[in-house]
Amino acid sequence: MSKSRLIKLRKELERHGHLYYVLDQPEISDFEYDKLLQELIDLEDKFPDMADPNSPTQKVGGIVLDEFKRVKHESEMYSLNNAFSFEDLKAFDQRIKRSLTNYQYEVEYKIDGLAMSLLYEDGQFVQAVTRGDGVFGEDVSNNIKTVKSLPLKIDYPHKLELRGEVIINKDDFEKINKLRAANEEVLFANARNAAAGSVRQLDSKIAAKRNLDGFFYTVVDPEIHGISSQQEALGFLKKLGFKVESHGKIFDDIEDVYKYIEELELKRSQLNYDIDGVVIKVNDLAAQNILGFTSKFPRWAIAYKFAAQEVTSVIEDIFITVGRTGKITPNAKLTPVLIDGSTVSFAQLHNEDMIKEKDIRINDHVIVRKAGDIIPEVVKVLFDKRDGSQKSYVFPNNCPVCDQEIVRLENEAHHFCINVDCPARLIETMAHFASRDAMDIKGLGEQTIKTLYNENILSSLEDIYRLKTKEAQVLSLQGFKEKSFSNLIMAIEASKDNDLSKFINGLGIRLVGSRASQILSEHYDNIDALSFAKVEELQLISDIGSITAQSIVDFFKNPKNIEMINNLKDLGVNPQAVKTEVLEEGYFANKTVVVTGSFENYDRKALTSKLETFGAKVTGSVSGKTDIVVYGENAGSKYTKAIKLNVEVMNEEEFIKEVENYEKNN
Ligand code: 1X8
Repeated sequence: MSKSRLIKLRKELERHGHLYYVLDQPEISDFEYDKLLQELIDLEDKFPDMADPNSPTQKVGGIVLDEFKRVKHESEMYSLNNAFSFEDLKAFDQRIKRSLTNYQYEVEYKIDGLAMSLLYEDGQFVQAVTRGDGVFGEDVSNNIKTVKSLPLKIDYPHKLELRGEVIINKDDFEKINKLRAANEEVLFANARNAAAGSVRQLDSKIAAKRNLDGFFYTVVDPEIHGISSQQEALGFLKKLGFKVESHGKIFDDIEDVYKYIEELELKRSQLNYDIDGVVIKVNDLAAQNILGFTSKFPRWAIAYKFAAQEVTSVIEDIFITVGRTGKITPNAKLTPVLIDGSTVSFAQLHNEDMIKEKDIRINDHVIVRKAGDIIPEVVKVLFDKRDGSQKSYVFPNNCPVCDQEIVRLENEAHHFCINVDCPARLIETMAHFASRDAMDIKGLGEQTIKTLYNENILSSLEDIYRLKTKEAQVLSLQGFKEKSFSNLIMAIEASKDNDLSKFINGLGIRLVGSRASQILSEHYDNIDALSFAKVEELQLISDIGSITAQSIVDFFKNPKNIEMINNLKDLGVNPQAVKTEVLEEGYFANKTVVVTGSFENYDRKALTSKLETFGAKVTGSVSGKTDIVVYGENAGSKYTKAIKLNVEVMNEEEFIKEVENYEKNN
């Protein structure tokens, strides 16, 4: 009896949750809802065998983790190319016209939150993974389960992966910051940061209190679900109970798209959530498939970013900072001002020429602009506000940190501190090495590194792995406790077995960031193999250009770097490339394959012979016997026929992935 009441209560609460949090049309009061929820909590206590990880009672959180699990996305989470003007949009439209004659655009708000991928199986929520670097993300399921508007059960008994944006609404954000102010805690700069901080809470009870919300807009592998356009994808998600932003609209041409964007920009301030622009997508999925992806972006979508808000402030001071490469950057200390809901206190001044060109002086009134995540910049000086108190800035001749002379090479806009032992450079090098996208050593942030550097405890990357022998010294410093020290040492030890890609990124090779590091780690098994690579060989890797290739070779030519890497190895740092599962036989073995369209990285003949070396039989026409159609740009009737016959289709990028898989495993 009570058990059937429990099941009924769950259904009731799911329905009322959806009415309240998604549709904004509650049928019962908060009081009644809470009463039902309490009844369910009591019943679940009474019948532990009825536990359900996706019960409405799970929305309050409770699980505390030590760390988040790293998860590889089954299909990469791409970012979008940006447009900043109507010109940019027209150019985007022109590029599409080269491949398509007949198409429509679907236009939606671009939500300024945290991109997230969700997985459901058999109608049950299974997992939520952050975007991360697009290839790997973090499993934040316990926190995402607390999103009240998110259905944990859906009426769809198949595997479903969907994507969207997790946010905190503006009104909730204000409440959170008011509470933090009352408790004398540091305020969040904006709602996005608050959402990011909440999603990364190890204690899901804290996340639950932040009232996370979310909008969803992407169905992964939509064809599997019988979806044939973006518009249909949104309808599909909405019907399953997901919250879908309501401004999506279809247009036939780019002029009308632009008119709608102007309309959406005006409505921006009335929304209860932050948006940072508009996303324009080719609506039809078959058309999207023809356009495909570049290495970074889909060719069928673009983000139109709203113009940055500009405000006035005063330059209180100018100071310079020294980066990891020794690059000297002048910065302005500003009288704090609010831009797009976040407080701005500093602006980047780029280099000496910029200060001279704009004639920026200390005490000047200036116009400051901030676009997205970019560090604010000074647009111009308000010269008529000058009152004689302004002082020109004299660019220093010496590094503010190590006091050695700084140099500006010919044709270079920047000054550099060329002292390789400059503390600023060492500290930045170590901070980069320990940062999240590199070796991800939690507890070893820039401030800690500075402190340990100043105490002569850390002065090289190798010293990080010697830190465990200096416990007494560290514990004698203010602010270090036994627990935090042992956590730090554990994080350092754990980093020894990191993926090769994280280690490569950590080395800070010029032009090699996390994406290039990922690519390199797919081609080399370990750091020695990479250190022997020749320029010609590196250049052959798609996405590694000749300048990057040269920079990699230069890095390993430097005996100091080789010595450092050998020392790290002696200390137990042993990064290996993560191998994907070994295929029994090649993916293409004994398959009948048709090739159609033109390709960026292969001519048709080379592609065919590659397939044949993998054991495929390559034929000319698509039939019921065809196993796979590999298609490129301007694929025509063969592609359409494959879709009709339900034959597996594979674009160039997917093909390259399979090839790489194959080559890695053989
Ligand atoms: C990112 C976003 C997309 C949408 C909204 N907000 C975003 N932040 C949308 O499609 N409506 S699509 C997207 C992406 O593909 N990276």
